Amino acid sequence: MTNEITNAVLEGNLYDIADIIERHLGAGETPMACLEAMIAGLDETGKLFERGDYFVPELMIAADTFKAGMEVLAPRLTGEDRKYKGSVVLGTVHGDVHDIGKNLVGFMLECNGFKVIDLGTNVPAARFVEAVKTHSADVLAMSALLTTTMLSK
Ligand code: B12
Repeated sequence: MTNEITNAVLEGNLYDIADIIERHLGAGETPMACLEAMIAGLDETGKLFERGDYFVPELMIAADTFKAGMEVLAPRLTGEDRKYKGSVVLGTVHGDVHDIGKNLVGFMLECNGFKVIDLGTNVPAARFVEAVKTHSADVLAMSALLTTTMLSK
């Protein structure tokens, strides 16, 4: 039954994923089973990408679908259910708005069991520092695509 959730991620069914998950939860499936079904969809998406059958847009829409599903699931997953390998503060540095690569990195980390705190784009150094302290992050991951922002402060 959870195949429907796996397929929704695989097909990038961004607008229906929340309803699909709500329906499965209503039918008695656990939040963890729904999450595992979403992860299976991401795994398959990754394999299709590696084989050259999927391209960056498909990867991005699958990641967005996963995120939309997580908005429904996250409040229902207890701390015990979710065992992260570590936490990562992620963002694109000040002066830079490129976020496609950053989002892909975040997506890969999430798929592989890391908690990702994504600060978005154009993030000043002070906000990175604050977020690392607030979330006691294990890793700080910064994206910079411009020569001029590589030394951004
Ligand atoms: C799309 C794009 C844009 C879009 C961005 C949209 C968005 N939402 O991201 C728009 C149109 C807004 C844009 C604007 C600009 N861009 Co632009 N852009 C690109 C382009 C074509 C693709 C970048 C991309 O998304 N690639 C696809 C992703 C998947 O790859 P990626 O970003 O490299 O990410 C991978 C790795 O780098 C790595 N990675 C990335 N981040 C991180 C972080 C961590 C922690 C880790 C571990 C790994 C990692 O993992 C990712 C997955 O493999 C590149 C050229 C190119 N072919 O790369 C130019 C490019 C980056 N842009 C460039 C420039 C100059 C600009 C502008 C200044 C143009 C202008 N004159 O206005 C503005 C700057 C705006 C700003 N202040 O940021 C230059 C930079 C040159 C330089 N040396 O500085 C490039 C290289 C184009 C060029 N050849 O001139 N751009």
